[in-house]
Amino acid sequence: MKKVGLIMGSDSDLPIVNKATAILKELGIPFEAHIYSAHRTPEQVDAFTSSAYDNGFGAIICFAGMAAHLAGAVAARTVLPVIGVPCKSSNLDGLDALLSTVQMPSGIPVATVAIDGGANAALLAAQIIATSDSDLYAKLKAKRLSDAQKVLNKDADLLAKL
Ligand code: RP5
Repeated sequence: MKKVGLIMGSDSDLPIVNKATAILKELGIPFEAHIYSAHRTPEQVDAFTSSAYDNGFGAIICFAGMAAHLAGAVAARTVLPVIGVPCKSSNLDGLDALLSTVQMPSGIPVATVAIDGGANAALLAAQIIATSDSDLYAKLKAKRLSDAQKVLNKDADLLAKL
């Protein structure tokens, strides 16, 4: 199976990255995670990204806050699908990172999820990999059904309580 690459701009992004790794582990998808920053360690971003396709990656998720250029810098160096997760920081509630991640020039797409949306980023990466992996596709369908069932159970509980 293709691997998912996870790149975070700082270890302070780890709580959001952990939301993604939990989903990838649940689905049995291999992944590799790194702390590489577009600003602080651009050479490592370049080396990882330029070789990602040859190294068996099928999608890359980038996590960054503040002036969040990481996803764009990665997307500029590969035609693998790149998913950007804008991470909330103390001053602007993540709006800074959201706009820096989502407002890409045409030609270099980044699929941007919600602020701190680590779980959806992993699910989207899984859906991309599942287009050529029928076992994973079936797992994702089963997860959707079981997640829906949890909501229906809560609805039934609420009905019984009120
Ligand atoms: C970004 O700046 C990182 O992705 C992080 O979200 C933010 C703050 O980084 P630290 O100062 O906590 O290392 O590059």
